[in-house]
Amino acid sequence: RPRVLSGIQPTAGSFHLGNYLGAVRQWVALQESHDAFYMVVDLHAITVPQDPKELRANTRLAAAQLLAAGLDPDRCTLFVQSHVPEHAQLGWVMNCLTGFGEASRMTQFKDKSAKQGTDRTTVGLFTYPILQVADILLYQANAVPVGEDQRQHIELTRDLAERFNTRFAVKGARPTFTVPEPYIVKETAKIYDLQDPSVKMSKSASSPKGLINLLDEPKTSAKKFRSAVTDTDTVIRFDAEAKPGISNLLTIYATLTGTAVADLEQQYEGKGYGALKTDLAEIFVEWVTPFRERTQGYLDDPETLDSILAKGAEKARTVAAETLATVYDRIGFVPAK
Ligand code: AQP
Repeated sequence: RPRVLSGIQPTAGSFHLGNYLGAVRQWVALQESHDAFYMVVDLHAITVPQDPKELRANTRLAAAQLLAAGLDPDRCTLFVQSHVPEHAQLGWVMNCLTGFGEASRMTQFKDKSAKQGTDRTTVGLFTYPILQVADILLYQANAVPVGEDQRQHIELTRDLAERFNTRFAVKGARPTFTVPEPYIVKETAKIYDLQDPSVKMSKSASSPKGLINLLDEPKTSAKKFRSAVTDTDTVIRFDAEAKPGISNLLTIYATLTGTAVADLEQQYEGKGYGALKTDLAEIFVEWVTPFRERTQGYLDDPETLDSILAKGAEKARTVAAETLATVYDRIGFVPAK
């Protein structure tokens, strides 16, 4: 089976709807057809300051949400990044293979550091895409299911994999790394802020009213759907350019219900925006209510949760250690006795 790997940060506590529709939903589907590795990326979380207690709680909360979303520990490998030390080890090797200029071109870093100011920006935030490269390459992943905002980082991963493979090629031997492809589902690759449909929904950049957190009171989220910003036209039609607000709502509606956007356009012909928003609010509440309950169920049983993560880490380490051993050997490190 082809292999996939992806990760999610435990920083915000609750996942938002963009995380779910852009990434996690694909993870759930891919565990049926792929050898799937999914992780909570706590090493990435500390690129910005974290309160230790909150980080620990949010890491378990992230794992609980992934299970509640449908990840099945019998069908995929679910683990916490810091439980597998090979990530940091390969991360260092990859740092030494990346050009400073190359790393400086990462647009996500430019955006985030501009917002934080240079004094508050850590070197960790600068090199985080390189750690991400290591995350992916350790597992020889063929594909990486992510949202559109991660495309540039997958490109970097491909470049570095090829660079290492060429520089440390061994005649007759398999290349060290599989060169991965991004797996980005076009329709849901970028879910937009409900108050400003020109920018992506994001935990740090969205206004509270534009951000749908899955663990918020469903009533609060329903209200946000009902007051979503649209346009002055009245026709319910998908047109990302001219009608970004309505198009975003149609995407969310279509994905949550498994309906084609064209069918929704027909269904809502002659109806007002209000009807669409009210219905979507209800659909979301119906979907999110059991999700919240399942999440709470996993949190109420921390022993089971921790043992799922321990088993996942053990499986992950077997694969990661093998890749790292090959890397260390090809670089020229003396094997430890
Ligand atoms: N709005 C979005 N639409 C589609 N996919 C999205 N993702 C994030 N936002 C959207 C995808 O979610 C996965 C996990 O992302 P992460 O853990 O890296 O979270 P993030 O990207 O840090 O989330 P935010 O909200 O975007 O954080 P900030 O505000 O800090 O930048 C990834 O696959 C991501 O593509």
